[in-house]
Order: sequence, then structure tokens, then C-alpha cells
Amino acid sequence: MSFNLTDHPHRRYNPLTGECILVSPHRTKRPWQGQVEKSEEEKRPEYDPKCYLCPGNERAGGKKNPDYKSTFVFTNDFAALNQESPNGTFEEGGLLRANSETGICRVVCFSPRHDLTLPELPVADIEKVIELWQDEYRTLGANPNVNYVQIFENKGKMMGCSNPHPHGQIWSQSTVPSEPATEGKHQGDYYQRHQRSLLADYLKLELEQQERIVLENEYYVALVPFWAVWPYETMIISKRHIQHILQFTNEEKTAYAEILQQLTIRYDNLFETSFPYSAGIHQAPTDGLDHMEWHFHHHFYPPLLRSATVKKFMVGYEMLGDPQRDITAEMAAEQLRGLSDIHYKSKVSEV
Ligand code: H2U
Ligand code: ZN
Repeated sequence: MSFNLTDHPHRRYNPLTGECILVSPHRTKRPWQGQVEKSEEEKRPEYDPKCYLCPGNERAGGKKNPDYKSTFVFTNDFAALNQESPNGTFEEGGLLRANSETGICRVVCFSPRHDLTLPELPVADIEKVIELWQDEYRTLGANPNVNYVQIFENKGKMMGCSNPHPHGQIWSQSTVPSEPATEGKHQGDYYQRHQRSLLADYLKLELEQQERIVLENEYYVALVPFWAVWPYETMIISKRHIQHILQFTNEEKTAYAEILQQLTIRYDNLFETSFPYSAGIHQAPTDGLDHMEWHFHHHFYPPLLRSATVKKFMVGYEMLGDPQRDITAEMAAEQLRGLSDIHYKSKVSEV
């Protein structure tokens, strides 16, 4: 039998990072006798007097949230980075090295409603979140000490998220952190060699093959990348080669809100649970350069494997060798593609 990606163990290459992942599709034939259970859904109130993100409530340090009606952003009261810390370097024997780092960390509330999550928000409200991300990228990025703005969302208890109120974070800083720096380098090498965007060329291949596409609209594609590590890992990639979110047209902003909603609805429908993940935008640094090599995209890294409670462990060989997966990217994409685009909770309430 000749080698194929559906039956035989192989290593897949991630052109954005240069790393490899081990895929073992033959193992999906193993019998599974573990639990397949639904998680217990807690019913949350629209307003929780004890939530530090709800409108009108007090946060740590005594600051009071305004009675906000749509989105709300504030500087993190326990920020990992701040602007005031002193500048300096530490070096000993060439091996012990450190540099001071400054930055600004923000917390973004997606909605005043304590009981909703991104997939349950109307598209118009998700557009408001995108507009806030744009404002933050613009203003934080304009700060001469901020050279990179990382917009992200950490969702669900399983991911260590401290509060179910729909929110995300933004960490901005003077250095480009490792993940975007590596992706920037690989996109840069490709752009120099071909004068084309790495992700535009990748998207072209994916649209031809149609094997790993989950969703597509006029301006974006959501797909399980060929090199996905997490079982249901996805990426939203803009069809147009843009470097950052300030380049969206109005139509692109709406289409982005639509695909964000559609993708997260499918995620929730997969195991009929509020699907946990870490997700975030990768885009051009804000160091004043053009960065034509950069192509805007949004990563979703969800931990769940088999049910609302069974997650993938990144242990053993994966901590010491390479990440590994059994279900292929193609199988995961097929499963996500086949799900309803109506949220399971709204279906229940229709009955
Ligand atoms: P997580 O849910 O991902 O932990 O993010 C919530 C953030 O909110 C967290 O970084 C901040 C925490 O530092 N926070 C405040 O800024 N003020 C508070 O009163 C509580 C939490
Ligand atoms: Zn709340």
C-alpha cells in the first residue's frame, strides 16, 4: 500500500512556525471506553451582583464599572505589564539574560449581559467588539513604546478563565512576543522569496482541495489548518492580503463578525456545551513599519477532544518530542462542517 494521509502515521509541517506535528490516524480505530458525557450547564443570570465585569459593579481596588450598554474596556487591575517599570538589562556569562519589558494590559467586556457568550450575541453586537478591538489596536499601537498588540480571548473554566462574563484581553508591549515573532519571520522569508503572502497561497490550496474548510463567506475562510495540533483547532483567514484589522472595509468587518459567530456556534454545537478555547488575532506589529509579509488571521485553540468533559492532554511525548494527534485535520473539519449553524440553546427554547 502506498503512503496516504488517512491511514498512515506521518509528520505534518507548519509553515507559519517551522514546527512539525505527529499524526497517527490509524489510532482512531482504537476502541474508546471512557466517558462521553455532557457537562452540567449552569444557568447564569443576566446580571450578577458579584461579577467584577457586570455594569455598575465594583472591581478590585474599588474602581466602579460604568453602567455600560454595549462593550466596555479598562486597564487590567492586575496587569502583567505596565508602563512605569524601570528600564534595564541583566546578563551573566552570556547564558543568564533578561531585559525589562513594558506594556499596557486591557480587559474587554463583549456585552453587559453576564449570561451570554460570543456565539449568542447578534452579529451587530459582535461588530461592536471588532470596532473596540480596532480602537485599541489603533491607540495602543500609536504609543511609541508599544510595538505589538495581542488581542485574545480565554474562554471557559477548563482554560483557567476566572469569570464567565463574556470578555477578552489585550496585552500590548514593547517586544513582539515569541509566537507572532516566529510567524512573522516565516511569513517574511516566504514573502521575500515569492513576493506573495504565505497565507494567501495557503488559502488558495485549501480552497482548491476543499478538505479542511469549515466555513466560507465572501471575505473570510474558517478552516482546520493542515498542521493543526488541537483536535478542533481552527483559523479564520482573510481572503484579502491585509496586515491588520484597521484595513477592514465595512463589508469585511460585518463578514468577520458573521464568521466569528458561525464558527463559535458550531463549536458550541459540537458537544452541546459552551466550548472552551484560547483564541486570538495575529497581525502586524505596531512598530511603524509596513510589514507587507503579514497576513491577518485569528487562531482558535480548543482543548476538547471527545465530549464536553474529555480534553486532549498535551503530555508525555508531546512535552518532550512533538505534539501528536489521532483524528486528522480533515476528519475534524468534516465534523465541524456538518454541524448546524443554529445554536443548540436556541433550538431547545423553540421546542
Ligand atoms: P481571565 O478571565 O482570563 O482571568 O481575565 C480576567 C482579567 O481580569 C484578569 O487578567 C482582571 C484579571 O487580572 N481583573 C481586573 O482587572 N479587575 C478585577 O477586579 C478582577 C480581575
Ligand atoms: Zn457579569
